[in-house]
Amino acid sequence: MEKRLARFEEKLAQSEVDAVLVTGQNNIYYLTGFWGTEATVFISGGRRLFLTDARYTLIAKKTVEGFDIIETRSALTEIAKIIADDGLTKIGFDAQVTFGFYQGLKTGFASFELQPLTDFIEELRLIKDASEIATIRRACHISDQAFLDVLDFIKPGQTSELEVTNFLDYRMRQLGASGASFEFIVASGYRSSMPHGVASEKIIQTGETLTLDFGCYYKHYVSDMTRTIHIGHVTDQEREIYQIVLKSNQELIDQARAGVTYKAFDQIARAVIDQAGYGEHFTHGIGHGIGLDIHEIPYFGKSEDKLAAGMVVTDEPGIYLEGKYGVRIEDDLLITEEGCEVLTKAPKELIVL
Ligand SMILES: [Mn+2]
Repeated sequence: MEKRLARFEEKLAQSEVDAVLVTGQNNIYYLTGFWGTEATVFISGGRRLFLTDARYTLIAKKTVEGFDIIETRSALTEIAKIIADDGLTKIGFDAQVTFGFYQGLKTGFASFELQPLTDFIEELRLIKDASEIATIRRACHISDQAFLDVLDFIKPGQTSELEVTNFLDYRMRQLGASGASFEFIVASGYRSSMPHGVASEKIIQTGETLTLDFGCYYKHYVSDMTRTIHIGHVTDQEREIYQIVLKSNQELIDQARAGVTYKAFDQIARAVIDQAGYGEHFTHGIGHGIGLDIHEIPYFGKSEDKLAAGMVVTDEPGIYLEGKYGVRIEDDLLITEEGCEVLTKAPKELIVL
């Protein structure tokens, strides 16, 4: 934690603000190890303040190190009082706050200049340290096992998409997860052609494709993976589409490494689908970062920014034939200097249940 704070303070020293007010739950967890819905962190060159209300004081005193811990129900007023004589002028704050909070901030910090910051702490979170990687690895391992188990649970003609969702959720909790990292996509048959078709009461039938996009929280970090399977039998076209998506996913695994630009990362996978003639049916981005958030930077596309060792990103190409079916395969990759490590290890060969 002290290492993260040192990086934070180094960044603060180089920034245009004198102090940063941190309010996002994940950002506070990242910097302090505290997990709770009510906390405010304030860091300037000379101060580290952690403010929370009476419900959380005890836990904060046990978990938060290197901060002055202050119990209050009006954090902003309290901070303004404490820093009144510090000579600070420009205070940065997380741009992702509610309008109501911002209004309170303007009143409480009336004598300071306020500067919204985008991705200030998220940029520090880009590169995962060893403990974060170990935690994400465990989250992926739980999802891998749940995928193997759900294959036995699905009974064509009987099991609904919703039942599959609930099974995955419960099974991952049994395996140590604290919950679902997002609303799962369980989409069978024609519904699988909707990239984000959340589970419905539809019964999974023989002859359909079934897309499962799911993940869990393990110690606040997420996993995010997708597998597409076939029920009963598979047509030649379904087999062809599956192989193209798999090849795209694998090509990116083969080429991803530190130094590859975000633009190239997207292009490597997209080129495979383009060359096969299905480019217009790959309608979304290739992936995103994961960590404390299910979607976090980096996002890919046109940027010349480069991948770096320690980033954890998804590789999720797909082909969607409207009204018919779709295929998506998604892995979580740990970027290294030499290449990448695939953290999600559930089988990807074509499965016909
Ligand atoms: Mn994803």
